[in-house]
Amino acid sequence: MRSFILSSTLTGLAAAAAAPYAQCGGSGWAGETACASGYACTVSSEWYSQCLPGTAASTTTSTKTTTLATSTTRTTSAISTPTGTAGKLKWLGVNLSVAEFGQGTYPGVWGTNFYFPNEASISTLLGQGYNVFRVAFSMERLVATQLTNTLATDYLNNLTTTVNYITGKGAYAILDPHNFGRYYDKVITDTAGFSSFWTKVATAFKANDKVIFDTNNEYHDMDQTLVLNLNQAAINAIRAAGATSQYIFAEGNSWSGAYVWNTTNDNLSQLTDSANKLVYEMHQYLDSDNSGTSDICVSATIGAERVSGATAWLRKNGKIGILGEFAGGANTQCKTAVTGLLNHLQENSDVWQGALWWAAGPWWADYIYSFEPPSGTGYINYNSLLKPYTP
Ligand SMILES: *[C@@H]1O[C@H](CO)[C@@H](O)[C@H](O)[C@H]1NC(C)=O
Ligand SMILES: *[C@@H]1O[C@H](CO)[C@@H](O)[C@H](O)[C@H]1NC(C)=O
Ligand SMILES: *[C@@H]1O[C@H](CO)[C@@H](O)[C@H](O)[C@H]1NC(C)=O
Ligand SMILES: CC(=O)N[C@H]1CO[C@H](CO)[C@@H](O)[C@@H]1O
Repeated sequence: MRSFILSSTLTGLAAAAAAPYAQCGGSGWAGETACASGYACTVSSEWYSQCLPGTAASTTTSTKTTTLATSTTRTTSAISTPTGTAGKLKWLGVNLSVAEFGQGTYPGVWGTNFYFPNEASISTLLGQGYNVFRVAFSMERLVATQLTNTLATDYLNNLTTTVNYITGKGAYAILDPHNFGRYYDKVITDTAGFSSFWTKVATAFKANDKVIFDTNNEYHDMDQTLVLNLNQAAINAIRAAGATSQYIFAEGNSWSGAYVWNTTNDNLSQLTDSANKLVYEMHQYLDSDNSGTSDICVSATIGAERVSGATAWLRKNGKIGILGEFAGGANTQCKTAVTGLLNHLQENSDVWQGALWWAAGPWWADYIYSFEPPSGTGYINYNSLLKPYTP
């Protein structure tokens, strides 16, 4: 919302310079390198520099302050210190969802039931400043029939191609077995089999320190001690395989919902990691049933409200977290709620490391949250809102 207002306000001023929040530099950039008045060309990575609020042009600052009725002190400080790291997130990114499509059809047919993320789209998103991508895949396609079997070469190769493309550009790739704590639709109770799965996956990726291991997507309706034990088995297997430099993301029961984390997943505070690089991954949508199936957000303040209990839980337990999935509909109320959510995460960046929009992928078509460039509904409506939060 803020960018839309600023852009239209500044259109006349910006004729000979890059617009607010536009790209102004980076590897291979041949376009405009000067920014509109009030904005400074700021390096966010080797491949992307962006016009961020910089020099104190009074018009700009007052426009921003006035229009952002819901803004917080964080926003104000970002105006005066746009390149500072205080209150900055480590990661801001996007879920890439398509290799797990065709759930229930295994192995399924490449190009019909499932596919892999589009490198050109990832490249566009990298260019916008996003530095983490959660790559969903299906356990049944990577290890067929039983968890102790070997990895399926073709699917592994295709997955590795996507992962290497992302990490080769300097971003992080999260390996996300999108399985809900289930294998062939049955709750995984075999912790030894789960260990075996993770030993093989970690062995395949242990040389790549920009890979992040996400133990499983959205455990739900499972015994809580089992969720604890599966997470611990995964962590132990990954470290024992020699993958000691990478982050591990642990998810929880109740679909990893941030709004109930402090009660449902309290015992996950017991998880231990010999490498001390464990991050708690929670998910949060802003619709009435927390499911992310509606484009209506229940209020303009619901974003920060739904994660505040989790923020307190992380701090009380001395843990760090990431919001692995969030989104909002293409409307003003949701945009304000998402802005409030991201401001909350940034203000609490001592415990929150980042956030990932759900979701991009070539097969989302007109899905309400599609972040697939160039025409996904979420991408069109939220890219400029999200960009200022990129690291
Ligand atoms: C892997 O990708 C290739 C195309 O690059 C495709 O022909 C093949 O079917 C895919 N296999 C799997 C298992 O994903
Ligand atoms: C995990 O949490 C559940 C629910 O709070 C509790 O009943 C169970 O005892 C906990 N398990 C362990 C090992 O602490
Ligand atoms: C959990 O967080 C909610 C806010 O989301 C808060 O109202 C509640 O008191 C917290 N419960 C515990 C046990 O900390
Ligand atoms: C909005 C949306 O599609 N959310 C989905 C995110 O992914 C989880 C796991 O696949 C689903 O449960 C949500 O419905």
